[in-house]
Amino acid sequence: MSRTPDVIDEPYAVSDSDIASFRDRAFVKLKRVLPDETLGFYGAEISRKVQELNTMHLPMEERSTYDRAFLQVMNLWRQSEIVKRLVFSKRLARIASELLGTDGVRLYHDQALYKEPGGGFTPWHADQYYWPLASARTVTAWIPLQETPLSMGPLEFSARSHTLAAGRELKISDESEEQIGTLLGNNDFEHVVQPFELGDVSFHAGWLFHRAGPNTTDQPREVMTIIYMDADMRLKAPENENQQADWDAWCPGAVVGSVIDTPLNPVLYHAGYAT
Ligand SMILES: O=C(O)CCC(=O)C(=O)O
Repeated sequence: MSRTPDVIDEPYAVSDSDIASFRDRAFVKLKRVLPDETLGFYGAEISRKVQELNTMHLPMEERSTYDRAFLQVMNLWRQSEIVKRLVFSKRLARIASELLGTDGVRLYHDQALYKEPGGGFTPWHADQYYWPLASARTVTAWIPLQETPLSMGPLEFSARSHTLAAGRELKISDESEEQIGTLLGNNDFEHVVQPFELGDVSFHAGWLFHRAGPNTTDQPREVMTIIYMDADMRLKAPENENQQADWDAWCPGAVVGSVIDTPLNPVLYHAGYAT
């Protein structure tokens, strides 16, 4: 097997101002986190696995708003030793831990999100609606595998909207797009919409409201995401059926009130064990 130079385990210097920005706005976009050849190498394998494992074959016009937004393939690290190396990247996990201010982070799960040519928008939502996790110390790394201009539907953020409790009960849907969009407008949160250069990686907190526009190009918008949680994260009793489904899928065997220490949730970085 060919090996790419593995910068993915080397530290990346997160500046104090990036950390301060994340803690204030609940997201940050970092530059040159991964080199082009690394993205090319892992991206080719991720795309191969998405093709192989995708189960959505309906034409766009027959799909729900959710299913038009992207092809979604989860926990690819369990399907490919190559993808596992990226998902277990110490560089990315350490950034996540430093942004959260935790001693370490565990994996919640990964997912590839491929917005097809002509794919629809991703409605406003907060991820943590779906998660049976007891604290807000969660963050998703959103890793585009190509340059992502506005026409491809890069991730958009509503800065500081993690402070808003209203709208958190809404799953991804036309209703969430409309109702959360109205709430955010009424509360004057800054709507941040920017293209991503190759190598840019954004990190957003679990309660931050975010969305993405449609992909109006003839190329797929290929993105890998890794969801991290505090290494000491505890399971909470599910508050909706999606949280129950997430417990069953992403941390089976975890116990309500206890640290989520299952084989599917390894510690990916811990300051105490860092080399
Ligand atoms: O990639 C997208 O369109 C949405 C991604 C998203 O919502 C997430 O990673 O939390």
